[in-house]
Amino acid sequence: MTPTAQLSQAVTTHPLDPLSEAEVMLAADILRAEKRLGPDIRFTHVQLEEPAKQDVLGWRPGATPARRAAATLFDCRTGATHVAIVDLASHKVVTWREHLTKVHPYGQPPVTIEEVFKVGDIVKRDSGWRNAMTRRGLDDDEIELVQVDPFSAGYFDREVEKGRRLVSAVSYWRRDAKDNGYAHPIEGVVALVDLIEDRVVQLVDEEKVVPIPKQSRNYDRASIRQMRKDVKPLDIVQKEGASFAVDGWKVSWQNFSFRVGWTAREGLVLHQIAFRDGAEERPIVYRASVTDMIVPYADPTANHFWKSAFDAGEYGLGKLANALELGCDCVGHIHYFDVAVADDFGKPTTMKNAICLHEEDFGILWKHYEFRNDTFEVRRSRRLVVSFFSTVGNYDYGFYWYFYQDGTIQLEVKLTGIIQTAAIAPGESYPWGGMVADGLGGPTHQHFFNARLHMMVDGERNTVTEHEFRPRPWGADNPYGNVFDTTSRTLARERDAAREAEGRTGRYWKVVNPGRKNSVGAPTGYKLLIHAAPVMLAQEGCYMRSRGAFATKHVWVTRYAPDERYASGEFPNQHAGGDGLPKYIAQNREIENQDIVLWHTFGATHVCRPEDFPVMPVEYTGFTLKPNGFFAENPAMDLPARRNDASCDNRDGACCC
Ligand SMILES: [Cu+2]
Repeated sequence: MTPTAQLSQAVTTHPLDPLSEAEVMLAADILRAEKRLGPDIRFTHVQLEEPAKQDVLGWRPGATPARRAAATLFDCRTGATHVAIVDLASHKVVTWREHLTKVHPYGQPPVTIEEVFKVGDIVKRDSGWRNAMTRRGLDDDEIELVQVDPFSAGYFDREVEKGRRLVSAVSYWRRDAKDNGYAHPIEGVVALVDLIEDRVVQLVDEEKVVPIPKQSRNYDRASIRQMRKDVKPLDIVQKEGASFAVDGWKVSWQNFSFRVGWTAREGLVLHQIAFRDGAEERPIVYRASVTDMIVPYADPTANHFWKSAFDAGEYGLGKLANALELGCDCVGHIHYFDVAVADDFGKPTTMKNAICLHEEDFGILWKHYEFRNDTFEVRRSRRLVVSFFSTVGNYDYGFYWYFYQDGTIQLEVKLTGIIQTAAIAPGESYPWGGMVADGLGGPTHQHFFNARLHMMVDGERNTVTEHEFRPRPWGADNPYGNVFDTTSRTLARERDAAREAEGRTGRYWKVVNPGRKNSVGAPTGYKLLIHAAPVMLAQEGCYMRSRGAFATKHVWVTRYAPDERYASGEFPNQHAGGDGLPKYIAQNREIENQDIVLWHTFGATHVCRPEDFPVMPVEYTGFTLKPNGFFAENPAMDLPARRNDASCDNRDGACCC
């Protein structure tokens, strides 16, 4: 066997450009040929193996970049798993590492799409599960219609888990194939499915039968009986087009520039975020992405206590991204990026319109009316939005990176979709969450996201400082009692830099470059603005806490190491815990004036309400990076005022429209 695909010469121009379809195919072909892979091999991803940072920084336009592909693959009949790196120029597999999925602390590759689809058939073949359905009053036709949801199984140190590739399956009654199953959870039945043996290896079928809530709660447009009639069109028109420029995978807009990237696990990745300040291109972030999530549930009953999905590491935010050609919530002048990916079999395919790029009006950026001399100046703000949406089972998550004209960078995550549900017996209360409808509860849970920000503020050596507001005691230096101080301390080592927010003292962090002074003599920097929301509330010793330890602190800082890429470690699926950030910071490396990575955990604690059903209105969470002594003045003073037009009835020379 020889590799069949050839590289197209066309488009690759930069070392960080995602793989093309031809490159995905070539990488899979080289692997199949050199490793004699058979038809049982499944790929969880084939994507760009990013070159070493120094090679990227040293690369100059015109030079041929090294192109390598990274792949994780497993044998779906034996479970044997390998991590591979393929050199596309020499057609060689340069790394072939076996990952031991059967040895503690375990850790499986993510669940594949093929597996998601086969679980229903496996469960429906199981006589124990069919019995459980019959006991709950379902006939054969109804059993056929049952929706079986595979859910990552987690880790609970049970004998049945050891060495197995597993998912847990929960079931939902449906009136017909279009019915919203989440309105009809079947309580007290959980099937643990071995994905290699294709069978149920453990079934929970609780003695107590909770009646299935049967009221339909559908959200498709045909099911909404009356639509409101007072919504007039709101059209966004950009007659002269957008103000951004796209060159391959590079985006430029309003002095900002960055490169767009993509991985199966993280989805959208932003590389080399920089700001052109006068003639100087000033770097801010080398690489930014969300490397994992965890959604731990707080209900101790059979259907729920084990739910703690790592949506990135156990499934893949990129793998499950929406093709926005189906529809996109962005309006205005839009540029879409298509992304070449591998399917479960290593076959290349293109995710059409996976990433959306557009501009949005954002109200007032700055304004002043000087009444003494009638000087009136106002500038509207706009932001550049680069985003994607991922649907992981019942939930839908939108990841929106915003760039503002004053140098601010923001990540907003939009949480929507359908909540997990629980059936509640008539007359009983639901102590583990909120009731959302008659007989239907929503278990309380938390959503955590971890953003990995490889910082590069004005260069490769940065320091993170922590600040708090402290009232100053009365005294000679505070004779009127009005003084308060802003404390400042440097996070010098990794173990000292795992930090929690503190709303009462307004604790915040800055990433500064001690080697570069700003216009007032201080180090240039960016401030991390976060919400003082709860960290993970599960108990110490609880497996979801040790597996998702990145969610026990808001802020972590590590010394950059190329192989420390994920907040939860490389293989969080069924991992026993302890990987990722706790492991990285155990080295306690020096982080002052070093090449550092800032990791930020943020999220929402969700007590379900009736308004969250049948589809939850968007809940927002995220963080902001704001220039703080990075610029010598407001960097948006040079924005032109909006053009006056006939519809603007305002004082001369200024316009408020
Ligand atoms: Cu939620």
